[in-house]
Amino acid sequence: MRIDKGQLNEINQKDMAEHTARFDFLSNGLMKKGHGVEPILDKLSNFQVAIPSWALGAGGTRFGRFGFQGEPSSLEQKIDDVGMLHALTQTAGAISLHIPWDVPKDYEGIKGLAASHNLVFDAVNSNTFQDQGNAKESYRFGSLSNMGKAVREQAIEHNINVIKIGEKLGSKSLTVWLADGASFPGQTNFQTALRNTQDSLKDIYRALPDEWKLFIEYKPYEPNFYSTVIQDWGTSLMLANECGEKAYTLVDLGHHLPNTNIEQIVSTLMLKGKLGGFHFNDSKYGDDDLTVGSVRPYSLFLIFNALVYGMENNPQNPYPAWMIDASHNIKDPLEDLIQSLEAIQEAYAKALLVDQRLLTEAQQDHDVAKCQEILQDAYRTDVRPLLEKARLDRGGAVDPINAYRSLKVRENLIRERGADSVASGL
Ligand code: LRH
Ligand code: MN
Repeated sequence: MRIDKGQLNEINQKDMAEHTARFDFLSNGLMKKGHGVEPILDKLSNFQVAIPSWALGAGGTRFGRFGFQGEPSSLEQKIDDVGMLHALTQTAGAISLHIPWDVPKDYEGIKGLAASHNLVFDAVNSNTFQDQGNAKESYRFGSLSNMGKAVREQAIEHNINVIKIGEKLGSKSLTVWLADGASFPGQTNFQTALRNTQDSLKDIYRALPDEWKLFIEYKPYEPNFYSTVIQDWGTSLMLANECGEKAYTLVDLGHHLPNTNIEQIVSTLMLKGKLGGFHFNDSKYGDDDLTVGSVRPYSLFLIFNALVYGMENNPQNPYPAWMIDASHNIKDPLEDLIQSLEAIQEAYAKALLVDQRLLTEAQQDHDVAKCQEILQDAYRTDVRPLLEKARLDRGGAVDPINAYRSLKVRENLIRERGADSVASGL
């Protein structure tokens, strides 16, 4: 389904007067505080988040999956859905594919379809955590870390194949996440597993095209429940440093043990010039893959405060890759993704309102209470009129969820695809 610009404009007209009043009130207030609104609108407009091709249908857990009608059952339909999200939000300008869940059959066709939706291909993701029907070796006991050379070679070959697929689509980065680890003490030798992983990553790194990046994603547990080879940011950073300057750490917000200070990890990685990108989501307990900002919006704000500081003070760190990595069990996947995009933009806009110069002064004066006042003044600012303006300026919706429902997108998808179409992925 493609969003009809005329219909969207009609829907926006209903919200325009109220939006304009709130926008004028906010921008006047910000101007008084010395904040230019235009630079913030520019940054918001240029902030494009990649949508995961594996999160456009219902996910599910080991306890069950509740399907959504009208799910995309082909890569073409997935690109159409991301195109629809981008038309409404103007901040979902990329799609991140997972291989082999989304292997293109017609590369030129797929590239043309993506371009028709103003979409580009962000990082491609390899998959050595599931056995493929025709595979010779099994990843039951790991892939790049496996004690078996043949298994490691099969996994390395797969990653090199994923790079080739990405090259044909214009992608410029490979994300490697390994489920490798152990579920019982004594099951593996930690040093052998880490050495094998390092050597295997170096083989993959050697196959990386010049302008490409390698993102090494860490995770403390699941599906292994005693140890994971790439368990934390330090291990990922070590492996990236050993590989070389094109290798970086990828931070998935759900991949931290409870109460981990993620904004401090982000600051450290940016100082070291090794923060490659993000998988945005939210969680209460484990890798819950919930809607971004739905559980801990203040933590997300603090992470963006660290990001904004890093983007202003760490030229050694490249512009990070922004991606969502979520799974939808009870919400309409497309509404869930719209809410995640909104929460990401909101946290970024609030962080852009932090007066970093004033904060640094207060930190130097050890005026702890003032430091908090400066942070929370920004956090307590309702920035939604800025997000609406940034969307409107690019032809998007004032209120994307309202537009999605008013345009009966889900109903249209069910009519087009039938009630039983199922999306590949998580
Ligand atoms: C692992 C992970 C990884 C993806 C997978 C779909 O938990 O976050 O990024 O490969 O989810
Ligand atoms: Mn992830």
